[in-house]
Amino acid sequence: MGHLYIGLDASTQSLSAVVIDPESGETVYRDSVGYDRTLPAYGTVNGVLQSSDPQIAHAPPLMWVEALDVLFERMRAGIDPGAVACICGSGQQHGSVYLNASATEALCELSPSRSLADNLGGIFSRPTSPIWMDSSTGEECAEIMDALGGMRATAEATGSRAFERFTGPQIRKFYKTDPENYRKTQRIDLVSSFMASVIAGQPVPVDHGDGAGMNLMDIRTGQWHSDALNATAPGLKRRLPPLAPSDTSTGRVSRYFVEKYGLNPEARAMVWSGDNPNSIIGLGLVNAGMTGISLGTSDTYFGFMKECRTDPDGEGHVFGAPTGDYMSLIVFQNGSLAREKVRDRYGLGWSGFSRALEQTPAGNNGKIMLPYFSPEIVPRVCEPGVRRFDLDENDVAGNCRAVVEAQMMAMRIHSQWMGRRPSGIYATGGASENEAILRIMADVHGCPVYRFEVTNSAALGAALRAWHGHLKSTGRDPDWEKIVARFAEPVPGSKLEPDPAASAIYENLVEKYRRCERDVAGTGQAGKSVSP
Ligand code: XUL
Repeated sequence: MGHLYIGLDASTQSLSAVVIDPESGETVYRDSVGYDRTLPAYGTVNGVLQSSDPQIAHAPPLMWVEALDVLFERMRAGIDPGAVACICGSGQQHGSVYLNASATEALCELSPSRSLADNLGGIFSRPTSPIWMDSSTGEECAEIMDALGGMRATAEATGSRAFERFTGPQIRKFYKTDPENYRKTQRIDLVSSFMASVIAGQPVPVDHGDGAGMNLMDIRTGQWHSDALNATAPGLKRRLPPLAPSDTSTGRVSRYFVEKYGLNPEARAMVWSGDNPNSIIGLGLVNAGMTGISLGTSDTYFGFMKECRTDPDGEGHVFGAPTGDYMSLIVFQNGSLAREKVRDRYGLGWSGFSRALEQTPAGNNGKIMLPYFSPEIVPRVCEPGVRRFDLDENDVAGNCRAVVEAQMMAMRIHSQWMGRRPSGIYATGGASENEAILRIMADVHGCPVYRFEVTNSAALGAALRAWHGHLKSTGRDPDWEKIVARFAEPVPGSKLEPDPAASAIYENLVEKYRRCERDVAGTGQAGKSVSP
């Protein structure tokens, strides 16, 4: 057996590990510690503390730390810990961890005779961390964008307009509502840099990938943006970790993990990144034009970008890619939920839904639906509603095709700011098993679609980054394409080519969709809504 590389993923509901052995090309270990079940004392539901205010979503950072002990204890029985050469990781994006003056010493002197929770229980100046599901900072977003010259200027400077879940607005809210504890805060970490600091046994930098999800980093220079810092909270710069490229090694892993779990004392640690930047590595998206579409509860569209372009409409995000390039992310709220609503409205199962797609022509004879079953982020529609254009509500098959075509068209229209059409799409998520949906995807985007089965692309991406980082630190010049090709492959035989005739029909329909959307989204409301 060769060297092993550990990729950790501190996500919303669980802490997971993927361990790879590049010599054999095998994933040799996978495990996941679910917070609610394994650590019930924290009282989380799906990893989040319950709150009477639906806009507030916090989690206890000590729970994530305790999960590390559980995970490493189990892992040492499943792998040879002495063969581990490097550890890297992934964190849910945007969440922030607030540390007091005792944190640095506690991190540097982790005692293996005590648990991590015992070692680190006293280091927080705020016991809970706001996470990406928190939407309570509307006022702070407006204040920050005002100070930075508006939405477009904020997106241009930091990669995204101010979003409620982003770290800067969350820090501003903490400073405004609890100035006393803000004053006592010596360091503000992201989930990724906090967990990386525990593994390294010392404070480590925030990487450019996750740093871009804060509304605080200059997206082009990778430095803290001083106007954004000033717009957020006083004395912020000295509280933030330094920024660093995603392939930065932070030295050896903490002695804690060597002495307690038998890790190789030479094993290295890396800076971590956010789950979306890690996922593009785990999916093998390392070339310009390569795009991922995840069809889940929400649908997400994410692409690899060589040059930095930002969305003037402020709908999409730009983060750093772990390769040192950029990535885009656009989240469409009405994903599976909308498809399921239509399926259920007509009493169909998935096979009936697919049959309807197969029996209807590309372009649906011009029949259009705008499927805002719940409020939509892209385009911004605050009041939900379903609008039909030239489409009868009783037309079963027409409605099935209309919802999928609308979703694919929305992705096409709202990704135009990236400046290039996708050259290939990797489709993931539950609904990617439906070939009829992927066929529409290929035709609307005019490029091949491949199905990609991933159980945890963020953890795999982190493991691949660990391998890359280790090669780099031993003087080699690793090639990302070769690294991802060893583990991140689409399902063999899943390639779907676009049908040129169908693509031409969609080409002509783009303008009609744009007009219909403008009608509705221009007002921020779906207007006269017709219930599904
Ligand atoms: C991205 C986002 C989510 C979290 C999930 O902007 O908020 O994808 O990263 O962990």
